[in-house]
Amino acid sequence: MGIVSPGFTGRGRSGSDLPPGQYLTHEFPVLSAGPTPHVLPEHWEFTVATETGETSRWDWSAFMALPSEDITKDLHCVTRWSKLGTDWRGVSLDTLLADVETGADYAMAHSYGGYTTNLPLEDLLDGQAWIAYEYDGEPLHPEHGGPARLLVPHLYLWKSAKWVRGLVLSDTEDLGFWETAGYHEYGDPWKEQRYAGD
Ligand SMILES: Nc1nc2c(c(=O)[nH]1)N[C@H]1C(S)=C(S)[C@@H](COP(=O)(O)O)O[C@H]1N2
Ligand SMILES: [Mo]
Repeated sequence: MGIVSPGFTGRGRSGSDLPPGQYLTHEFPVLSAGPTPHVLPEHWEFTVATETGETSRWDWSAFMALPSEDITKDLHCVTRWSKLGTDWRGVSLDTLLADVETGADYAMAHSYGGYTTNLPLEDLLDGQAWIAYEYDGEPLHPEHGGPARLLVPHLYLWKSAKWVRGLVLSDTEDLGFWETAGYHEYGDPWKEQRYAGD
């Protein structure tokens, strides 16, 4: 990033990799609303509960046996920092949700420690979201959500729930931790959807 002139790299309407109101950082800031839960992989599990109450469950070894992929994505935090070209490894939500029967439109991500964030289910599909367990070729550090976090890089980073432990699928849209506190229900960085009503 940044070597080629902006007009030739961009996904943004302005031809920039930087959404409006964002600045570039090469740091990887830690933003957590509470203490870091320390979850050992052998105690970690990921569940998906559907609107009819069916639950699918993966323990760490079942999760690690799933096909995984390398992911390089730009991150955009609502506190205005963006970090371009970050490298992750994780399991696509397409893989995890492949055999889950649901007609739900919404998902609530739940984390160890109690954090929640809401997303439309379609934003978790079609190669847009992962459960990531490596960053820069190393096991994901606890401060950044290890052993595993949700990664939904096309939305503001508060949607990428650290220490994720499951999804609850629903026909109705409920609001998560920051969304209840006045942040935007969807959070598209290219539309600057920072706060409710933006
Ligand atoms: N469980 C949990 N996930 C979370 C948060 C949190 O406080 N708890 N903070 C969110 C916010 S506001 C941001 S910007 C990113 C920060 O991720 P980082 O600390 O890896 O940079 O995590 C998101 N996921
Ligand atoms: Mo954030």
